[in-house]
Amino acid sequence: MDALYQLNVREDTLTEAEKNFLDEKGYLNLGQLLSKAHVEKINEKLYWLMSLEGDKAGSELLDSPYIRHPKEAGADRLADLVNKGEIFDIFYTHPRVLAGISHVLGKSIKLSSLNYRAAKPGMGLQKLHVDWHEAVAPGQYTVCNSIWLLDDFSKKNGATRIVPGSHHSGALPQDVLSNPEAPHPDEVIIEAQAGSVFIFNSHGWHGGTTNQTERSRRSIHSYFCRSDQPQQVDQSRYIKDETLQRLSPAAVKILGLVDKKS
Ligand SMILES: O=C(O)CCC(=O)C(=O)O
Repeated sequence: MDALYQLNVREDTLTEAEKNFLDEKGYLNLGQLLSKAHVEKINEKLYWLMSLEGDKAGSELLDSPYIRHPKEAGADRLADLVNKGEIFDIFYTHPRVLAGISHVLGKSIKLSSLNYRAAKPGMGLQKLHVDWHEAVAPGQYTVCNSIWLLDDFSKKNGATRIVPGSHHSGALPQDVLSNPEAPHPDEVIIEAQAGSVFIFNSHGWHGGTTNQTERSRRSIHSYFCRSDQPQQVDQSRYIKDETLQRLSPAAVKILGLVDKKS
């Protein structure tokens, strides 16, 4: 039995309408997968981790040759949340997330990284970008992201923008746009309540916008790649015994650690 099946992913975990929307637009709102109380607990844990790690927060990303934005002045980051508490297990084992990711990438997938990103007040604007080093032909996708909203996202507070259908373009925004930082006429801004989760095809053009409020705009990115690709955060290097002990064999496989637990 494969890991996805063991983690309750079925053909009908996403509706046909949801799959078609994801194929056509390159993103999908999976709905509110976390309750308000759950979001609050996660935010408390993240606050604690930020205080604990201080200047070192997000440093695992600096080691990685495969990360697009290792450090950003405009955003707080934490990395390798896999090994920072059971509370983060849901981010890479939720059947609806895995169904969305595997719809884009196929059944052979693994987690690439599990990171926190909070756009700071007055900051957070990113150029439209893709999360891959080169353009790919439509359908030849290697990476796919899910963004978990830990605050309500609005046009004001630095919500993510996505250009629908751009994953079909076979082009990188920096090659075809005169100013990838500028608003794009076709972009949509993800507006939804805290606890909602969006899948987006990472070959589609996307980016953070400016947070024009006085509070950080918090999110977790649970980012996946095809199994034949390197992880942004190499779990064979970072995995802790306590993580392996609590996870099911199927979850361990999603971390790309095929022989660690059976
Ligand atoms: O957090 C966001 O709104 C998007 C972040 C993003 O696209 C990135 O960091 O590559």
